[in-house]
Amino acid sequence: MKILIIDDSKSSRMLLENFLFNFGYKNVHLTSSFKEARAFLEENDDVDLILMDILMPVIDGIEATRILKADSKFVNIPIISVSASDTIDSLDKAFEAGAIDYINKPINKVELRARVRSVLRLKQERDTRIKREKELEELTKKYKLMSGIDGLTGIPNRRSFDEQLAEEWSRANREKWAISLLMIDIDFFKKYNDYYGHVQGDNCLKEVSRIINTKLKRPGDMLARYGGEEFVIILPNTDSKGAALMGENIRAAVESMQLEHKKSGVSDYITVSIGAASGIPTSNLTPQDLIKAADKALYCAKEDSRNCVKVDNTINIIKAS
Ligand code: GH3
Ligand code: MG
Ligand code: MG
Repeated sequence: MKILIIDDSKSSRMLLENFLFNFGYKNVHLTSSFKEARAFLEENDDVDLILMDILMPVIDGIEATRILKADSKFVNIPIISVSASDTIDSLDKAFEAGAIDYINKPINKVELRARVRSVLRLKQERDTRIKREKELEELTKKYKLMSGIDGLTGIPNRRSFDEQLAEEWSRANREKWAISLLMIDIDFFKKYNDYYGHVQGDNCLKEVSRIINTKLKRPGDMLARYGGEEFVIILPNTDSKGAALMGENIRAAVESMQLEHKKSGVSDYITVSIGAASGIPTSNLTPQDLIKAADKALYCAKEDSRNCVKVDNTINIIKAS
């Protein structure tokens, strides 16, 4: 347990240190002003308790407490105020500034021990709790990543998508049927975030993914979050006609949710642009070619008018030539 004493009187500092040493606290550091203490705190991020004299020249203990409590780096270090004046007024001020406890000079040994002990116990419990919460958060994140689920929307993430596409691609190759991909990108989403804020932006992403999911009817169809505001759909055994139809269904469904978007350049509501690509796998093609083609189609949709669907069914032709 690391304890920092801030007191301009040398005899007071020594006395406190001596008491603390006798209680078993060996890691005690002495400073004579707030300036000195602050420099120490900047260097030591593991201080567990501060004993702060109230009456000090230049910056007194009340002011010093206030400054530390306003700083996120130091806000969690408990401060016990130490003062010669036991007026209600200074006690009030110390608590108001953020001190957790208060002790009077001349120091009563028993009182000091009891207060230091209880404050340190509180600090320790708090630290343990925070550590556990952090561990749990990390675990949850790891679990979600491992399970292939996107944390925000609850739909499969990019990794799941890559795996599923590889699988569906081989199946399509075996069965000699067409496979389609839809790339979906929200229109003017940066402006949406800038205007409505990130929290609402996140909610919007959830809503959009939810509505898209309701449009997928076949068990093999898969919606995933491809990146920030981009979604992707795998449609096995579906040709370009079917992909165009699905794309239009989804585009219309998003638009008819009527999620207000005042800063959109194409509508009063949230809309999406969709690029579709279809093809029958051949030995000289990879899933990457399908992704590229869908991306190209999406680019065309953005270039054209946005809030529309473009289809690219050229992947077999390009590679054949
Ligand atoms: P365009 O119509 O051309 O697609 O314009 P855009 O603004 O949608 O496209 P751009 O790619 O320039 O911006 C994407 C923005 O999406 C950037 C960022 O503000 C937002 N975004 C990306 N990921 C997230 C996310 O996870 N949460 C939120 N709230 N916003 C995100
Ligand atoms: Mg966008
Ligand atoms: Mg984008």
